[in-house]
Amino acid sequence: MKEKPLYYAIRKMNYEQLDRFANQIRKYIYETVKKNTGHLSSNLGTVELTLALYRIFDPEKDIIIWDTSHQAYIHKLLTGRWHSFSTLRQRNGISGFTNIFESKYDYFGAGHAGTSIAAALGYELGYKKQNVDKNVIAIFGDGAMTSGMILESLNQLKSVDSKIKIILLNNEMSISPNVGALAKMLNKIRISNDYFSFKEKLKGSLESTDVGQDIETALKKLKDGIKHTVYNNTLGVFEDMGIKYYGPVDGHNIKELEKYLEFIKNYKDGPCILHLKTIKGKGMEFAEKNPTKFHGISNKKSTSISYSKIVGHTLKHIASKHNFIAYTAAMEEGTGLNVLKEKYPEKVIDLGITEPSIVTASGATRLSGIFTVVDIYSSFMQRAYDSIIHDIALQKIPVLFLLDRAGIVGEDGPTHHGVFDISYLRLIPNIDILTPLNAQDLANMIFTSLKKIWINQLL
Ligand SMILES: Cc1ncc(C[n+]2csc(CCOP(=O)(O)OP(=O)(O)O)c2C)c(N)n1
Repeated sequence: MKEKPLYYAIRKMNYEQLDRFANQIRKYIYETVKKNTGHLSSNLGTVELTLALYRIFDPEKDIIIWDTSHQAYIHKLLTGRWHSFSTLRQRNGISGFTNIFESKYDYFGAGHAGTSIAAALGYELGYKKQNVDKNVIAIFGDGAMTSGMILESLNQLKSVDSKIKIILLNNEMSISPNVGALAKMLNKIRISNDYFSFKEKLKGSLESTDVGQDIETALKKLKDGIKHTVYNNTLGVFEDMGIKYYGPVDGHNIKELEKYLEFIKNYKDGPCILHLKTIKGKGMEFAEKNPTKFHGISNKKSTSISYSKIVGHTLKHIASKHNFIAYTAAMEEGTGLNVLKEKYPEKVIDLGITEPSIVTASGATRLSGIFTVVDIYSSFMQRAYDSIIHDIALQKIPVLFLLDRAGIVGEDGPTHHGVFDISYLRLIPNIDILTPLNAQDLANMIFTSLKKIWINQLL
């Protein structure tokens, strides 16, 4: 039976009712995820944004694209899937990601990070050719922003006269704390903004005294200094690319969000970006305190150790005697490399969601003379196909790739199944493919592969 979308109803609510509804949504998501597994902290962080978004924009007409889309549960709840949400991530149930076969409101399917701007741009260019004027909105997190696809697409917006609207969810986290220069810069804006609000509050209480006025002058100088360094460096990146910048805005204040969403709705001169400060896990203390642990909830009560943990422990064991680097693409926890990192932090390098770059870098690292391991989920490694062929196999560079989550992954569904790796790797010359039968086999294979690589002389 078709459900009526709820986004009409939220337009009639006052702010008190919206707050209550936001709480109800948080509880519903938590209860469902606890039962069915799924992404918790990322969704708790997008409740207010999604409510404000669907009061200002119209999911019926406006093209709204969620990056990765692990944070789109509220979007689903508001667009005709409130009741069916109880089947989240179950067989024949609601997908944990946007899915064009599931709903007309899911304008683009996702699961892998970084596709939102390219998809938004494609919609816009297509509609433009047909003389159709539409709002096209891409929403992505600061973690997704580390990916090549986002950066490639941002770079093209102005040159194709794009007018897409971007919403950046900045919670300082990927699954683990986010990495890279852009993440640092965005966080600087967050801090400067907190400073400005503090300063405004302080100003009121100081103005009445002479000493207060001296302090105020000093604060003004400090403020100008911060403004110069922070804003010149940060707004500059977007504005120099021709993207109008708004923010940073509290991503949990619906009234404030609506005001800024109106701004970007009415901005027609080119592409624009609204920068939101959000809190991963917002509204549930345990998740706010430990957003990485509650990024995804899995209810598998397995008594056996996971293959990922075996990888972590095996590499930790080898690390006591040998020097190597293990690369991860923002998946330290998922791949078990956190086990290695706890004891040997210098051996694990997280380069963000940059699978193709990591594979290329690993080849060069090996050429520099140090042994190299690359641990990436099988399905995300698809991104790096050309790098494997061009930068590793053709150049016969001995690198150990560990493809986590090979095979059927269960609840995450088709975007995450690691079912193509054997076929796509068998086409490439100079690669040995090993598939362990059990945990002992896996540990032996890692050890043997590294031994082979150690013995192997580079050409
Ligand atoms: C290509 C690719 N690599 C890795 C992942 C695994 N992954 C899923 S969500 C996520 C973190 C994304 O961070 P962000 O976009 O900031 O969203 P948040 O969860 O912090 O709200 C990662 C690394 C993925 N989905 N796709």
